[in-house]
Amino acid sequence: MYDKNQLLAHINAKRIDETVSGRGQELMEHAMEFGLPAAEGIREYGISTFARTSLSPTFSCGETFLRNEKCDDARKVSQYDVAFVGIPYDSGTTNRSGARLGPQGIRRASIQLSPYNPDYGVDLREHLKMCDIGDIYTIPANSEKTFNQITKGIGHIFRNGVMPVIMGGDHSITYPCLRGISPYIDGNIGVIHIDRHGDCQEIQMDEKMHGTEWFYATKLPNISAKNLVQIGVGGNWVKEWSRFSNENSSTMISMEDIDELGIDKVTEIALETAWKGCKAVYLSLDIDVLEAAFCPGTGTPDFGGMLPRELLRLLRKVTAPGICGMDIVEVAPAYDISEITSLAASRCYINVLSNLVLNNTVYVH
Ligand SMILES: [Mn+2]
Repeated sequence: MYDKNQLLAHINAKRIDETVSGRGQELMEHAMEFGLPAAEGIREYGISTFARTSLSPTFSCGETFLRNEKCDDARKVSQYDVAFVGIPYDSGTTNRSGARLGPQGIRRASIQLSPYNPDYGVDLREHLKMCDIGDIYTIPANSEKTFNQITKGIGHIFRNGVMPVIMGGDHSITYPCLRGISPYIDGNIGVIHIDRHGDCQEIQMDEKMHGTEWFYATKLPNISAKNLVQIGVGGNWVKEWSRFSNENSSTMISMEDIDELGIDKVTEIALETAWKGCKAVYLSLDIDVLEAAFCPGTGTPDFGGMLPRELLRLLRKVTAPGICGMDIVEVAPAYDISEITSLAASRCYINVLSNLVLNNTVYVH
């Protein structure tokens, strides 16, 4: 007879009962006070007259990720562990645009999910002080001004000791995000980049676009291409991306490699490469790494990408030692069907954060 107490589902179910911070109760009391007690005849405690963020039904109150607290006063961000931040910019797209609506699509889809994650035995609300600081004010007609805004905003979050959890936007935003973080890490930063595309040419359509971010990010003083590992690449390809890798010694792991080696071996290679001589590792996930059937809502979908459970296993493995920040980019809700793509992104955020909590590797500096 198999002992069901060895199943992760049961182990996690037990763990969750052992860790209650009282945060859930606090939020309930806040909702009852600010939203007014419910009408007569309604018996369940926690239902208020006016729906209040984080306890309202999933079809209500979608203005923040996972209905987290809104950090309206950006000067006070340091009181949180983690800040979700949107970057609604897609003027870097060279194919179908629409990722400027990514942050609002992801926020809307995220409210269908729960901060309690049974796959990790973690309730994010109990373990992490999370906020949504809103969006960076982008300048759609000017990438350099937008990049400066992003660098300042992400730098502000990071400098205050808070891990930025970034919702793109197209992939060009990753370079200014790293430019914001890199001055505040006293050592090298490795990068785990999960994507169908290499995105490392110097110039695209005469500008810094969403196929160029790694060229520039790896020119930052403490980020080397030697610590850049690109997982899931292949398909719709630009020759310059291969040349960059040959000349700068970055590491590419294709879908074919994943088929041959499996996720666990790939993880070993990725962690060894990204962490070598580094103090911290950044995670950048382009949602288009998923097989097109699982992510219609993106600008450059491709056939033959990762399956959802492959991606979730990869994330679980590569983020266990910790990350200093993360982004998920290229969610374009206008092409989405039933919010599949926004839901995928939301699930990835929740699982990565749960994994950091589980492994006690939430970034502190
Ligand atoms: Mn990309």
